[in-house]
Amino acid sequence: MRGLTWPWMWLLSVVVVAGHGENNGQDEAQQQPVFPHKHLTAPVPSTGLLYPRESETREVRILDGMWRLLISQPSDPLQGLREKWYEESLHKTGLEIIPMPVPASYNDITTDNLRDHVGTVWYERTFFVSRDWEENRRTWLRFGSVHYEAVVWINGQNAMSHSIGHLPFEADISNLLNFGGENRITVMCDNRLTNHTVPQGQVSTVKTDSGETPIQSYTFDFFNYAGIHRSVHLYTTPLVHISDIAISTQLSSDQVGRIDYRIWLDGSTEDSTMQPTHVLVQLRDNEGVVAAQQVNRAVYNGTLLVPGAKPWWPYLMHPEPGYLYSLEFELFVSSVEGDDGDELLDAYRLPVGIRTLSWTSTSLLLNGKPLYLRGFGRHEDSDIRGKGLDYALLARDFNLIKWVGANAYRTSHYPYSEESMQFADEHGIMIVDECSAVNIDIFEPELLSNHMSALEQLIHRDRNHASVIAWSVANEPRSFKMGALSYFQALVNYTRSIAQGRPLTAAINASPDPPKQCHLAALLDIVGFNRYNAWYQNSGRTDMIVNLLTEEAQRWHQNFGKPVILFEYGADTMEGLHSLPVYIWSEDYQVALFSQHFKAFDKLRKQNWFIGEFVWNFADFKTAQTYTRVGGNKKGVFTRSRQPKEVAHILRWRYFALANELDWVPLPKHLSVYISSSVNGNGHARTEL
Ligand code: GCB
Repeated sequence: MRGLTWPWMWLLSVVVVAGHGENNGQDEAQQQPVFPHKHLTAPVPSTGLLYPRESETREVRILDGMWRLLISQPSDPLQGLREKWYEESLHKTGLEIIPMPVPASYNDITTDNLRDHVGTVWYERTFFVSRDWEENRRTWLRFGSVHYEAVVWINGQNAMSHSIGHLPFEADISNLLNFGGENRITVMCDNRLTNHTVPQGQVSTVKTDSGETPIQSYTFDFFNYAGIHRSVHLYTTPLVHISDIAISTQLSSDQVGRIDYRIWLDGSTEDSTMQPTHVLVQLRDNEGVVAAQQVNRAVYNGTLLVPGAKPWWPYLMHPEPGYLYSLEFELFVSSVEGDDGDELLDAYRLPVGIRTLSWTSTSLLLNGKPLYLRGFGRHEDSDIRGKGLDYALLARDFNLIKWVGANAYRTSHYPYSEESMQFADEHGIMIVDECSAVNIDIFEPELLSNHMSALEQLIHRDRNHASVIAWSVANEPRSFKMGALSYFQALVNYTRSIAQGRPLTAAINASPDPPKQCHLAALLDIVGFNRYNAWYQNSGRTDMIVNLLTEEAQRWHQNFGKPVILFEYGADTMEGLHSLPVYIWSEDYQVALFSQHFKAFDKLRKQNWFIGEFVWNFADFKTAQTYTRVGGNKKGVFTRSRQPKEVAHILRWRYFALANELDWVPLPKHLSVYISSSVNGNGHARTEL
């Protein structure tokens, strides 16, 4: 469709232009069968994933706050659908309604066993929409994430549905609203995981002392929190508006930035006198000064060149990390009859960091510089609110990440909030962006189809973030199994076709060697593995880490010829528990185990294909109840309330020492406390090696 003229485009109610920039490959991928089962094709590309932002042409309201919740009988999760609870206010059911905050997981809010509820719950709230919103605009309702499956009604009419948690979805609800009056949103949320959901789980029935009840089981190691986890936005757009944007950036060695952009328009108007004339594309630096601009009259894609561009650099790799420009798109129309000049129809501003990302068989490079990633696997998890978005927690976590000197994390094991991705851009924290396929085991076409969709939605949502440096297609799949080979060939083929200039990786726990060799590693660009030496293997033996780890990393590289990263290592640690000699679960043991890993990493770093070390985990987090977990997984460097364990100080020392060695970052003043002049001053302290 390249080169179409405006009037032509105007005839289309949804306009998609394939540009000359990066090809996201979706068109091709859709035509190819991607699995031996012929009927299986790539997912239909998702829509509506542009984050709602205010502008002179758009209004945004957030519908967070106290909603009402009705809990369905676990034995009859579809009762509400049969009885059409959405047709009227939930209190008409005569069933108990309780207050429920949004955003939050519902599990830990009450004092009864809502925590372990299996099946559906119903949310509801009312809101007013002013009469002004009726004219010449569209009103959208957007959910940042409802886990796992959601059906939404407005004033009793079905508005949208979505499955796969941790991802946004939206619908134009203009035709369902009472403008100038009260409106009701009803949401049915279902938390059940099956063999076809991403991630997988099983629901079975058990006999309790008071009768039969369904229970949910899963093999992954974090609690299956559910509910409306992220903000609910109500926002307006003009009738015809910018519905999507894709950018890719590059930086040349002489500091010329290049931004290839593409925009999509959506909508139509009955007013045939309105004609779009042009899109004004302006790049503003962080002081508002225009650094590049283009008036685009005929096509919806183009390239901006930015001489003397300020690059996006990660934290501690540059004095001004996380530099962002604002890329403004302004869509103008003119009246055919009038000669009042062009009129602004829609405006959208996208924060953009300019950087080049590339990789080889030994390294991952940003702006031409090889990266050494030092960071964490994390969870979106905290006391009471579970997986609910919490700005206080977000800010605290980033303060801790920076305090400890990390430069990266993996969004283990699902997409994190859009707000956290924006924060990562701003702070220069690099993200390995993982989809929600954790511990997948039964490699069937229906799962593959949902898994591809999970990746499509994740990549679509996050493709414009400078912070995203890789896509992780799965965590610890049973990738040594027979069915895994054709499954991952199809999945990786598809994902590569939409990868938007990022390498593909995964967190693997299968073996680099036969007989249980991983079928996925050979397909990836970066091999990531998880290994718990001296914890799950050889518990208590901190003298069995260095050789085992270095030899295994070596085999991953030798066998697959890719850069290698350790995505998980660690030890459960009870805060306050101490033991000399060191003993597992004590803070001292965690320190000893980390220290031996550091030795292994330093050996590996000498071989230039080892590109990073990620601790498991940033903070303690909740899991399902088992006898191996005391209140949850305790492998955090920080407690669940985000206070440092002893190891945090040691890790901080290491991460800053790496920053100092690799990027000449001065060590923070108070990295270590004063001991004596011979240790801290110019004395001649003798050290053991
Ligand atoms: C893993 C998993 C992670 C677990 C961790 C553990 O390999 O990827 O989800 O929490 O081990 O602590 O067992």
